[in-house]
Amino acid sequence: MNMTELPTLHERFPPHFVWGVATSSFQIEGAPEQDGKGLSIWDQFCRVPGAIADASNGDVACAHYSRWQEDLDLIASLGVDAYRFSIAWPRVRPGGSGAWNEKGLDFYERLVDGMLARGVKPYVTLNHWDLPLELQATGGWANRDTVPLFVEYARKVATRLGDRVPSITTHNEPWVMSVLGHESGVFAPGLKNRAMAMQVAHHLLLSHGLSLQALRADGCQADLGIVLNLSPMSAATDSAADQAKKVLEDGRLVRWYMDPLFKSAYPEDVLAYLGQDAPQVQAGDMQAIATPLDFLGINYYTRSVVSADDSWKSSQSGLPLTDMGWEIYPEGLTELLLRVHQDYELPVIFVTENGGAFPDVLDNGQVHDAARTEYIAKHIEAIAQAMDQGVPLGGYMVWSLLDNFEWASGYEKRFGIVHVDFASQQRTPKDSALWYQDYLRCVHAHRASLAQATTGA
Ligand code: GCO
Repeated sequence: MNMTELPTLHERFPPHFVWGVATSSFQIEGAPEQDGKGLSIWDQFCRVPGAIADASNGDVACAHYSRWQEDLDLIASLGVDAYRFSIAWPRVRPGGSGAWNEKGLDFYERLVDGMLARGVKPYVTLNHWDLPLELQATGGWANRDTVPLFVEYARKVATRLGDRVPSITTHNEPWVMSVLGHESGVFAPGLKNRAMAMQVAHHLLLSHGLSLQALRADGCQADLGIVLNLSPMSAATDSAADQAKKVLEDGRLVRWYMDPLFKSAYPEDVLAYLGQDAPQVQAGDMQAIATPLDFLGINYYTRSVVSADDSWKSSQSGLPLTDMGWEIYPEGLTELLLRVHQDYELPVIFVTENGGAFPDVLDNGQVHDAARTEYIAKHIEAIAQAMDQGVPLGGYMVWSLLDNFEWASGYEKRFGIVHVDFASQQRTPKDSALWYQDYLRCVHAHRASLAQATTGA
């Protein structure tokens, strides 16, 4: 696809709309013990036999810890406004409590200053899943004592960076850390205990709300928010059982997070379903969780289809699938945005992740990933449609800048718009990166012409 197929797409967005790319610390940095860094629960999980599809780990990943300047040059060359990255908590405080690691803090300070020097806005995420391993020994996110430690960490980072970054996200995808980490156990820390999973979700939300309060009390000027992975939910059939499952799963994925954040209460139907497994909530928790947000981040990849007997397979839908086996369904993003806008009183929304894994082939210094380009362009169009219908949207970030460590899939699934040869660490922009660069050139030209029109020059 080239821009001539969607020639006016960029004109549907206001000039202040933020365009970006995203990564996360564990997936790209490597250097798990360099310069005083502590290990995270993902370092440990990677050592569990069978946990990672290709038996790999994050020891090297994209070697971003040493190649960060080259990576920032690459980011700047795309023409993006913003780079969404995460800070590794165990890099700045190796044990999660106790001493701070100045070298770790310095690294992120250099990274942020490097972005600013290149005209790229730093969008910081504090927790993209790499909890300090030492904290897991005392229960990790299942232990309420982790909550004030996260708040201390948030305050420390904000003290160092808060004057220079426009945006701070507390947590990325609490559902993943809770359910995949503690209920199905397919992600770190690999536990299988539903009651614990729900307690983890509660502690994540609580630490989010308390961090917002603390950062604001400290005078932090950055916009503060949280990032959720949301999908529209549909039932495989019209049967009463499938329809009931759809309501429950929507409750567990969407309402379990949106209701406390925006209505200060957990959904009654999910609480009833959980019974004994419902989390322990103390007086004042729900008010803290509902601390007003400056923005809501939504990560969208695909829709969810459920059936009561869990027999439904995405290959049945007839929709094209990504290399993850996820349906390509851009309409779902419009549907989702309209739905949350209707059901909740929301601040500005950022689509903080969207992209696809495809079986790329590096051929003579090029990767012809037309399917990824089409995926991205169609989802940008889906956002424009939601905006046309009144949803307040502030930005869009492609997942991901680089091919990287795709969690339990290891390095087998490539999400980057830039190809990484993991043996040589060579970066090669794929056709999708070149398309995005071209698209962003149009964005900048359009902004310039609007600015000229208003100044009458
Ligand atoms: C996510 C994660 C990313 C994944 C991506 C693709 O937020 O789920 O942020 O780390 O790599 O979603 O699965």
